[in-house]
This record gives sequence, C-alpha cells and structure tokens, in this order.
Amino acid sequence: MRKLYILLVCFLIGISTILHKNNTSSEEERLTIYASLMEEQAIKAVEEFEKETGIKTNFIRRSSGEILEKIRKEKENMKASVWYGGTADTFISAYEEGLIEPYKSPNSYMIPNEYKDENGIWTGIYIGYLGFIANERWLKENNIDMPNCWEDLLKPEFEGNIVLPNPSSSGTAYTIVATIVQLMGEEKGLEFLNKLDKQVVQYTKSGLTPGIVVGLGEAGIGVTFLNNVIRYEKEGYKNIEMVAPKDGTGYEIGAVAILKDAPNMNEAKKFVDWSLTKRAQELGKSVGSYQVLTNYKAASPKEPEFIKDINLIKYDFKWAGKNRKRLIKKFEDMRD
Ligand code: S7P
Repeated sequence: MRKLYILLVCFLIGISTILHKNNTSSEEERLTIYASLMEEQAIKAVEEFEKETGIKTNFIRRSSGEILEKIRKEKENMKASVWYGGTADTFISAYEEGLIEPYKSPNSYMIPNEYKDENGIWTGIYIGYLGFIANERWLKENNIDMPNCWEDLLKPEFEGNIVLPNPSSSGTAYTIVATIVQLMGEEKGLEFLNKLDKQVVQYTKSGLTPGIVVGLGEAGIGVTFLNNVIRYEKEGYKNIEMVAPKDGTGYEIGAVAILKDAPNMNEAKKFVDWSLTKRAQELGKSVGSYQVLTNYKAASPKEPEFIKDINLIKYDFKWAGKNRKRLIKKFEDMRD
C-alpha cells in the first residue's frame, strides 16, 4: 500500500512538472510587446504581425512613463522584448538607465535620419504635434476666445478649466514640460508651469484622456497631441476645436526599440523590422490613428495636413530624454 502511495505521488509530481514546463515554454515562445500607442493600434499591429510572420505575441498598453517605470522594475528579469510606440525622449531616458538594446534594422533606411537615433537606440514610426483642444460650446457659453498661445492659458477665464496629462506617467505631458522649457528657458519655463498648475482642474494619467474630458464638456481646455483630436472629432465629438500654439509648439516622434537582455531577441528584431515597413505604418489609419508616418514610402493620413502651418520648435529629443528625471522632479517638487 505504501509503495502504491509513493508511486502515485511520484506520478503526480511528474505530471505537474510536464504541465509547468509546457506552460513556461509556450509563454517564452510568445513575443511580449509593451505598447504606448493607442490600444486599437496595438491590437491591429500584433494581429497583422502574427498573420504575416506566424510569431505569437502578447501585448500590454501603458503610457510611456508607466512603461519606463515597469521596465526599471523588471530590469533584472526583462519580461517584454519590444517597446512599441510612445515618445522617443522616454526611450532615450530608458537607454541612459541601461534598459534598451540598440538595434539598427535593415529597414531603417526607409526612415529619414531626423526620425531615428543614429546608433539604433530608437527608430521613429510616427510623428505627433502638441496643441490645444477646446470645448466650443463652453467657449461660446462663457464668451471666451480660443487660446492661441501658451501664455493665453494663464488668463483668469481658464482658471479651473484646464485638463493636462501628468508628466510622471504620460509621454505627452513630458513633451509639454520639455517644450515649455525649451521655448522659455528653464527658469521662466518652470515659473510658467507653476502658474499653469493653478489653472488646472485635473491631471490625467494618459495623454489621450484630456481630449475625451474636453469632448464630454467636463473641462473647457486640454493639451494633447492633435492627432488625438482628429480622432475624437471623427468619433463624433461635435463640439471640439483645436489649435497649435502660435508662439511655437513641440512634437513627439513615436518610437520602437528592443529592451535590454530581452527574451526572444530574434523575434523582437523581426517585429522592429516589420514595424518600419510601409504596410505596418499605414495600418494605423484603419483604426483611427492620425499621426504623420516616418517611412518615406508610406502614405500619411491626409487629415493632419494643417501641420504645414504649425510653428514647430526645434525640439531637442536628446536633451529632453537626458533631462527627463530631473525636470519631472522639479515639476513635482514645485507642485507640493
Ligand atoms: O496613439 C496615440 C498617441 O497620442 O498616444 C501616444 C501618447 O504617448 C499617449 O500616451 P501617453 O499617455 O504616454 O501620453 C502617442 O505616442 C500617440 O501619438
């Protein structure tokens, strides 16, 4: 009887080891992607990538700053292999902390130099421009003019009516901070952000949210990437309008990169190669993403054509990436 009992225990241990191994290997076979672009765009991308290559994937969508925080924690045991979408300066900060494995894709020749890092730390897949979104009905009801420049946001009529994303979590928000500091200088820029803070009714986790809050009429004014406003208009928010600040605005390059010591390195490289192709970049349009595309062969959506009239600053991505931690700390300290 005792022998039988021991045999049964051994049998059960054997079965559970086999099951565990199977689970682990099927998890390892999946390419894990952290995405900082829109959820719908990430879904579409992984579906098409799987169809074209047969490589199985998992993905998690989080704001750029949240992904940075996540990979910091996972540094000793990297769980994901690719970071797909989100603001390039956050990728630069990640590289500075040893979290990115540089990779120069054979397809990066299709991406102009100004949209990629020369050493392959990150490669650009799209471009988005910062601007204001306003609720037209709110402006009319309160007889207020659309703000046209950053200083306008400090007008008394906007007090308690502005919604911004939070730079600790959102790449969009950090683009706002870095734009203001590059435009006004550090001291004046932080002074401006301090004054602006007094006007803000809500800081959101993601840069996508201010547009929705304004569209719903819960706040009068928001700051976001203008491609999101185009999307919300198309989704049926009828009372919104947008403008890029006349005194100059910043922009994002949405990037892709491989994480340091990541599992499935070969598959990760295949994903990066794929994400730079004309076909992969053009998928965004089909799910409501209206960024300008970086592949010179790809047809960008026609909606953001107004950008030719935007007063763009010469946004310094390297500087922004290297100063991210320091500037966000200053911003947080200032708000305490
Ligand atoms: O996909 C739309 C988009 O606006 O989302 C990304 C942006 O980083 C929003 O995420 P955050 O929460 O990090 O601000 C942009 O890269 C992209 O254009």
